Amino acid sequence: MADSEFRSGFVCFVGRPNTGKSTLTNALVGTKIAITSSRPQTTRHTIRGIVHRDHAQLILVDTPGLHRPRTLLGQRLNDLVRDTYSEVDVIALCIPADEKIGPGDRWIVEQIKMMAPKTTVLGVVTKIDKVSRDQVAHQLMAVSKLLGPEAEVVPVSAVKGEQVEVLVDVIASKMPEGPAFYPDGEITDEPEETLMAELIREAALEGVRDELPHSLAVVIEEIQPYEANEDMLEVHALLYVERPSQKAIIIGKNGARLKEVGTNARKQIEHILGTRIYLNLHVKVAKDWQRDPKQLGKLGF
Ligand SMILES: Nc1nc2c(ncn2[C@@H]2O[C@H](COP(=O)(O)OP(=O)(O)OP(=O)(O)O)[C@@H](O)[C@H]2O)c(=O)[nH]1
Ligand SMILES: [Mg+2]
Repeated sequence: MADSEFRSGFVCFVGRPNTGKSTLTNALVGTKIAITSSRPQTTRHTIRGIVHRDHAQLILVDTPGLHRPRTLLGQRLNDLVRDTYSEVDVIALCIPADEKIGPGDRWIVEQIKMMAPKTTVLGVVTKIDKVSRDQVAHQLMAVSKLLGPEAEVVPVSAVKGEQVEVLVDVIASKMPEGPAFYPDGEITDEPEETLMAELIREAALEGVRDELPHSLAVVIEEIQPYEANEDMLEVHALLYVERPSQKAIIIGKNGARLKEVGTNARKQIEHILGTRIYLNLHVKVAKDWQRDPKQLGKLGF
């Protein structure tokens, strides 16, 4: 088997919520395709990002953070990740450099061993810019102990771009030989509508606290050419929250907060689509949607 052969395959990033999976996905792809936030449980569906290199093509599958589910939504997200294990060539477990390994991590390792005993597992120590070199070394050993001697462990900082190419090479080396799955230049298979909804949710997550991030869902209702300027698109989006009090927070005094959310989201959407848009946002209450099977279905879970 010559080393010059082209390799291609699928790798999923898994880990507890907030461990840096989506930030890492964006860093490897080189463009923001997955939203991120300082709140746990930001990602709610699997997102494919495509990494093109001369010698390999990697399809990254970013997944929702895994934790003990408290709502029906949480359960659905866990099931989603479990389904992903059987579809990938490599499972990369992400553990931040600045947090102790705990029962949550061990639970994920057990799940992986049970669901995908034959799949190559890789450890990724994320956020290494946050700690000293000694602490990185210590965490590398701890993750190695957690995963066993066969597993490679790679330290990385997605924010600083440190070791990102090393991680690409290590993942590529574990992929089967074969042709590319996606044409050159394609960076994700996320539909534009989903990208828009996610960027709006990210903008709305900024600065909100407590349980509100979990209660927020965004649906694109309509996309059409903008009447006043046919080079532009008119986009209508609905922001769902679970309670009237949350609606008031999202809208803000005299609508100030919602306006800011709209401006921030619009800029991001225009950047990724390369088209100017007129963005219209509305907020609606869908009582306790996270626990309601019917409403979850309507919101696409
Ligand atoms: N300093 C530093 N912060 C990081 C790094 N990677 C991620 N973060 C931060 O960690 C937080 C969580 O990042 P995400 O990428 O959203 O984490 P996630 O694992 O996708 O989270 P879920 O989707 O909720 O499971 C954000 O505030 C990021 O900015 C890193 O390399 N260095
Ligand atoms: Mg994420």
